Amino acid sequence: MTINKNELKKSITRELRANFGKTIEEAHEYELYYAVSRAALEYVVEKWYNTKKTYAKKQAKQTYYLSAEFLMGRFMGNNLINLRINDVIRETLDEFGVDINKLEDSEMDAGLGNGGLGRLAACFLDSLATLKLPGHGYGLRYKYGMFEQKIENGFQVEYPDDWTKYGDPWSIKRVDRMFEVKFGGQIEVHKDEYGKEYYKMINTETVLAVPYDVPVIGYGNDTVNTLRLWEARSPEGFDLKLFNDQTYLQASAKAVEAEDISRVLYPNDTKKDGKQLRLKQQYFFTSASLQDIVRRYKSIYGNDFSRFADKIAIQLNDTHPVVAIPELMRIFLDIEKLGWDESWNICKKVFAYTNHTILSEALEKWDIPLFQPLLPRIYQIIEEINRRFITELQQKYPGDWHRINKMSIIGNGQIRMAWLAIVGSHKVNGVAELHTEILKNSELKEWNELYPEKFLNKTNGITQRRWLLKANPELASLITELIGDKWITDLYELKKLEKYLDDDNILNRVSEIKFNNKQRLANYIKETTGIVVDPHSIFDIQVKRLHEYKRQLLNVLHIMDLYNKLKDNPYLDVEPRTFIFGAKAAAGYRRAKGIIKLINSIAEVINNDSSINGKIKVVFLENYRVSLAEKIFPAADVSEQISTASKEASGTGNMKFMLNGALTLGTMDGANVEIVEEVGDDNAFIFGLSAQEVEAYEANNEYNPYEEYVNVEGLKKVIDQLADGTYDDNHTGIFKELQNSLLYGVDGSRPDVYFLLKDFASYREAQDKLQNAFKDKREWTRKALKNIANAGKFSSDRTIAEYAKEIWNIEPIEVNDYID
Ligand code: B1H
Repeated sequence: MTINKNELKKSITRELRANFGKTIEEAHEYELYYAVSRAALEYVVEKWYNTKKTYAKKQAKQTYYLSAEFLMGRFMGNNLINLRINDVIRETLDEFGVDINKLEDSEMDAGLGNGGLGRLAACFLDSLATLKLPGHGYGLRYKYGMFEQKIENGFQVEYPDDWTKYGDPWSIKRVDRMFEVKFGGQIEVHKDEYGKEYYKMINTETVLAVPYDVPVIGYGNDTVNTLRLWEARSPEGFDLKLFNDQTYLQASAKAVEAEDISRVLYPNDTKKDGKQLRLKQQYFFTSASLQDIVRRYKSIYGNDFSRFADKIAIQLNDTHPVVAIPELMRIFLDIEKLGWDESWNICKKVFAYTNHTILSEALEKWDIPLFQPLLPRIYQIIEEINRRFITELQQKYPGDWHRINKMSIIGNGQIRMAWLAIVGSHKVNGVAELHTEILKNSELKEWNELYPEKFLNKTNGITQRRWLLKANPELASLITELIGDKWITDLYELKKLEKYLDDDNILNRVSEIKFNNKQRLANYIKETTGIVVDPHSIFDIQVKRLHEYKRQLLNVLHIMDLYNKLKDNPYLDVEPRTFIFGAKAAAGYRRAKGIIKLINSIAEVINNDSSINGKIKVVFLENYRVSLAEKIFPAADVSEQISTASKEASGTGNMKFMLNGALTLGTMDGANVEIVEEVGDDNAFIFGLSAQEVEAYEANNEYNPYEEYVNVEGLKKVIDQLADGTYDDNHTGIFKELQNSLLYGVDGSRPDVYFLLKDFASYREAQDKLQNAFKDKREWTRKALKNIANAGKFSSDRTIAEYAKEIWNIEPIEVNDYID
């Protein structure tokens, strides 16, 4: 794009004056960030308009990705890169004497998601636009996103994340596209002029859904898709009568209640929360999105719904938006007055469902007494879907009541959202090969037998635009220097780097770039924690949500053991290591919070023990989030992916590490399996039980951690140290509880549910092999480059191309100019 610097300067100056009444010299950094963003938006709006027009004029089939979470992170830097105007903006700001990096750092993350599932949705949007595919996101515009984490006395404390407090220059409020969403009330049966029955809701409570549109900009093309996020607003606003009666608080109470719906993101990664407000959130954004989709369809195709499934595909990101299935039925039946069979056939063709976990605590089931009064008509439709489905099952499996009960959408007083999703969709996918196999062969076995044609795998991916081009500019420009820039939109191009595997000059440069990134992270660590770490040491990093199945505690047990060994022998021949953690725990997850405290307590002891000659350091980085992740991945030597095999559906952090040249230390779980397949097992460090072994132990109930505790050298000592005062838990007793959970089980659960003790010895062995390998710098860097060169498969461009072809049946569309 050709940009006139003078125009740009004028427009930045104008935005500053209009929004803040200031000049460049007077403005705060975040005000400048706002002004630059708004100025850049001017280069987007034309393409955005043209994209919408083109899709409508060409009658392109469009995909809608419905997700309760979009973990977008910062917009400005990424948008400038995708528009390919970052250089000219940087130069322009330079001329103003302004450092663009500082502006970028003043932008708050749009943290509208928990972890992998939400970030996947964000990467998918980037790939859709870059592949010129007509695909858009629909979600919730939470006022408060993922909480801000602070560490106080070693404990996690949560603070509200007011992410729009400095304004939100990248979204456009669209009051012309509002919808009403209705809750509660009663169902009335009416008859039309031909005597046909139809249903009408009365006495409902209405909430307004106000859309905010965020442009999703394709890299280096003319496509700008839309992420539409709904905000809840009361239709009444403010009751003037109550106000005049001087009951001020009551006057706004109703508005507050309605607006609660989009107030805050539930911070429970992979754990369902059966709260009514959560169900309200799900129905709210889903209903608004479907009304919008139907409105748009009708504006192009009129009232003939026979083409609906040829023109629209809807992807359900986990079960969170699955209430969309009966909601679309309701719109067809009650509003558009279609018949049941016609409506149901369309639904099944339109919807597809992605499963992201097999953890039983994550499977969404709604209690009927909670669901039915809130959504009476939707409940009635689900009952009818289930009635017809059970009839089918009875024909197929006569007398097999066990199977039929198990597969019933309604059972045990609950609605099983995953079952509803499978019945109402034409495709169901897992997110990595291993995960999909587990779904087909155990978790969803009966479903795969009933609908074998529905099941398929779509291994997750990440966008290289954010996770390499933006996050690691030095490495990105070396790669471009060596193989050209095609990798930016075709990551398989990286394979060409293999010809440099034995080129000492290139290996040196790769290693130098890694060192520089480690130096920058070391500076950040010093600034934020005061801890001094040596960039020559191994940067061994585990960043992800804190969950027992991800086994941060296994990492900690190993560090404790290593520390014990160094105490015994300060001259032990081991490579200096820096263990870095970043993780948020769900606010109500006691044991996860205990593990955060434990990390900070061992850090306190180890980092201040001069007797070990600084051989190990432990760092907990607070408030792990997308923008911090962008600083961390480029600086990693070792990627900790140590979940209990079979528990991590895919993982995507593993891919970000690989792409930035870190070596995987991991179990054969999730997408790790495919990473090893791509890179070769001599370029990763693999340990631990296999998924099959884990499943066998679980089935036979024959695992006894006590045997490991007494037999594995050094293990008894570290487990004992959890509760003997070596590390301080401020008298909360939480470390004792962690110990109990490993040795005896807590509250009736099995001891060591996630097999930490079982995998300890083999993890330690892998750690030892790894630190030895690091001694040969050249060989290590060679392995790092081998990882980078083989990361091609893990681009979300590959993932999205597969969804487009095998699930959505959509094609790239060239955007035309429309000058209206
Ligand atoms: C994943 C979730 C999740 N799986 C419930 N399930 C949530 C479930 O707020 N909730 O109720 C939030 C999130 N998230 C993750 O999805 C998997 O654990 C990862 O392995 C996977 O890589 C990621 C993307 O597929």
